[in-house]
Amino acid sequence: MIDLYTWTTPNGWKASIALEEMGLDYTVHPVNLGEGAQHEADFTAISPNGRIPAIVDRDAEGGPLTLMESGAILVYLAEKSGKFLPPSGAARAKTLEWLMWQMGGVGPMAGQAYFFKTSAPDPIPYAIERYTNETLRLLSVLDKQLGRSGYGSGGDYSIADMALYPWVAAMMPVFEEWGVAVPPLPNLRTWLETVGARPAVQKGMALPAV
Ligand SMILES: N[C@@H](CCC(=O)N[C@@H](CS)C(=O)NCC(=O)O)C(=O)O
Repeated sequence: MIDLYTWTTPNGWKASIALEEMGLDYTVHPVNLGEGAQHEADFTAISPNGRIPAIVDRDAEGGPLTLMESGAILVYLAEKSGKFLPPSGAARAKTLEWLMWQMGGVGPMAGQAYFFKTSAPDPIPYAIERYTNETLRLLSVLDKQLGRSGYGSGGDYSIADMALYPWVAAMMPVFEEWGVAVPPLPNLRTWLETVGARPAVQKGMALPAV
């Protein structure tokens, strides 16, 4: 049994989507970020960085395993289940390439765009513009990549898509609401519909139920 510590945010949805897709048994523990639960000692004992998602796998080889960082969690769950990450070779390398690209690019840039637009105490137009434009640039790169096979790795549906989907699905309507000129991105829009129609994705995106 796996314990999932999460909240209603894109990084959290990566883990709940993966657990649903892989058919692993898990229990959800909501970590209310608005109330500061991520800073409490019982949670930072599991996630020393004080961020969700985190998991505890009580059945891990060698004893219970605590794991933070959504990318590491996706790789671990894929290896545990033997699904959505090829075991070796070029297809594995390409899956990890686009997973790392999400972790280092789309997530942080979109997260900063959202922060500077909605939460910074004083508006800093340069920061809003820089992070919004960088996110849009990354979405254009993704659109081109999705033209290869329809999925993020350029091959089959994988943990790269599970990492990318929650951020892209969250940010597209936000950009539209802000009046940002989002390019057509036809491959990306088709991929959003295809991935968003997967029952496991819909279940994962609805968690935690709060
Ligand atoms: N690199 C981390 C980032 C995790 C992260 O920033 N999580 C956010 C929610 S999406 C969080 O816990 N925020 C709480 C806070 O900023 O105090 C990962 O991918 O797991």
